[in-house]
Amino acid sequence: MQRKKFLTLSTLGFFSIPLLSSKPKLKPKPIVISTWDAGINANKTAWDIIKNNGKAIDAVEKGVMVTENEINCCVGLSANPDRDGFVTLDASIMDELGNCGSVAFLEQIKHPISVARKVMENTPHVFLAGEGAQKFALAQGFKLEPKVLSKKAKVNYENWLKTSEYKPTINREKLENSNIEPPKKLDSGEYNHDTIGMVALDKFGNLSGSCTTSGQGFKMRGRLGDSPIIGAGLFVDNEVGAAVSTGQGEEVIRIAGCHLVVEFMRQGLLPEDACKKAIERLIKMRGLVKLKDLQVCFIAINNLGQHGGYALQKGFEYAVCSNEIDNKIIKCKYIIK
Ligand code: SD4
Repeated sequence: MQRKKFLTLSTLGFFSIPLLSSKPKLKPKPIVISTWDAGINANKTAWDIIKNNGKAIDAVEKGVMVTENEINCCVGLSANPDRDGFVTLDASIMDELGNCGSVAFLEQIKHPISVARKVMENTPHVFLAGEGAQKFALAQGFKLEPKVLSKKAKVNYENWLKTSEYKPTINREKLENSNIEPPKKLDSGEYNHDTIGMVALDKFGNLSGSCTTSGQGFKMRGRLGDSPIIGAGLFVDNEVGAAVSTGQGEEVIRIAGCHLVVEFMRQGLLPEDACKKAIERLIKMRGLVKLKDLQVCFIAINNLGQHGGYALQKGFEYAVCSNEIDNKIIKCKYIIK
């Protein structure tokens, strides 16, 4: 081969596979991880599928459907509405072949993650939004749910209307040096997050991911976050790994966060280090002052089943389930001390 052509091909990574395969081979270990403590329940369903030789793509869909179904949860139709009083949902899903589907600004449909999967499987598109997404969902047999707020969301909305002040305090853990302080899990059993993201590796060595959210409570009507955006809120590359994010969507979008995490893993970083590096990239771009009252978090797995997460602020955790780990919460390291 001519030297020039060889150099071009090796720069493009054509020879990375033979080089990597000279390392001792580790056996991929099936795993499912998902964001926050709501991930514990979601993982149970997802892991059951993987344990019984199911596919990662089914695990990540069925897993987060558990959270979408929880009536006291901020994900799904019982979540907080936008500033006009309507719940609008975003979701995305991606499999080991680069197939992906998203919905955004979807109203009155209980399982946006399943609509996203139908977009992936039954249309030539990857993304449907708003009225068109709802029309598609109905055509696929989903039921139109009533346009009413859950009891909890109604109270939250009425309280919010008193000031109508828009403060993106998205994850709502207590942040040190800040007055943002609601509890993480309320006495009512309500989870205090708007999103669940999940990534999984099955016994066949295939990765998939899902993300579903009501976005940000009291957001501007029409606002989208990172969750339905492939590359921002979710990314899967079977050759490398998968990542999903939670937190202030606008910040995640700016750095194409989950794609960045996967690319850092491609460069050889372990999942936790890759997540950390993505957060550091954001800080470099934005500066700590703009980020001081916001939360941004990533979790990731690589194609061996190693896992990790990292956050901008204290308080982020994720749930892990595998043959070795019996569905346990891992508290993530963070940057802002
Ligand atoms: C968004 N990333 O819409 C989502 C919100 C979130 O816990 O993660 N909330 O920006």
